Amino acid sequence: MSAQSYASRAETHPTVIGRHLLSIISSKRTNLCLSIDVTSPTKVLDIVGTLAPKICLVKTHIDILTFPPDSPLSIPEFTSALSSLAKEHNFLIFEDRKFADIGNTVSHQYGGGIYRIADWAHITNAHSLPGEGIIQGLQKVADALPLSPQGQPEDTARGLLLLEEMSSAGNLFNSSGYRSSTLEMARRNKNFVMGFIAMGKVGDEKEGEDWIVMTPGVNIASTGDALGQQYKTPEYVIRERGSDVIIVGRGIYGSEDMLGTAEEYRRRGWEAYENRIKA
Ligand code: S5P
Repeated sequence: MSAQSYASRAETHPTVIGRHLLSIISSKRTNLCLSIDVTSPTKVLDIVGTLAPKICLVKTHIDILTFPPDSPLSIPEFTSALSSLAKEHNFLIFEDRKFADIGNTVSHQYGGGIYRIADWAHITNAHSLPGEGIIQGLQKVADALPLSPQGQPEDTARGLLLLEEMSSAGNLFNSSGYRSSTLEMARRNKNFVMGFIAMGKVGDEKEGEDWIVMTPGVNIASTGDALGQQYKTPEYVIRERGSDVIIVGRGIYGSEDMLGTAEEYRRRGWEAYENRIKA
């Protein structure tokens, strides 16, 4: 369990984007990632604009958005508006693409196609199942991003999370061999892999390792859904299991008072962290 503060980790994390995220978490006092799985691009921007002060990160599924021919926004207009909100309100963008193919294919899926994910998403994620080429294929694209002359290094810094576990019922991540091989893969690619999607802390802090762990399946009003999602509380995830970031979707955007509910998740996630580092 990490007793180290976000602020101290913001000085020492091995990736640029990890340091940037940890400094946002620390200065905004929020370890809340909003998972925004609504399908209207304008609604995404409205909700994110409202909740921005409460969050360190927005997690998107760009491929569930609908852009009909009469859409008020094109895909690049949407991603550029989201990027402007991120700059204005100091949060990062995480495209939850869960890449799962050979290096050559994922490099096209990440850098090109209609979404051009690498251009606007600071963070993305991948399954380790296909082997290490998936990391190299993604990193090749991230490393080739042009540095903008006025931009900060963190503007084009990119980071990858590997899926070490999932929240859904009956998932096949229960083999410790799979999980330890995923960790080994991350260890060999420390300058790009910043952490994991997992249910709790990963790695060996005594050996000086620092992985940023983000945990989905967090909800304070429900224990699951009809399609296998399983929910835990912010206290369980952050304090008991040592995760760093809570990922909350329907628990927030499905509530009537989104801003009040986001503040409740922010406060509970933050207090759970404070209690952890005090313990
Ligand atoms: O194991 C996982 C990994 C992810 S990234 N379980 C998940 O639920 N997710 C994602 O987190 C999922 O794709 C969805 O976008 C979000 C959870 O949404 P919620 O509405 O159930 O909070």
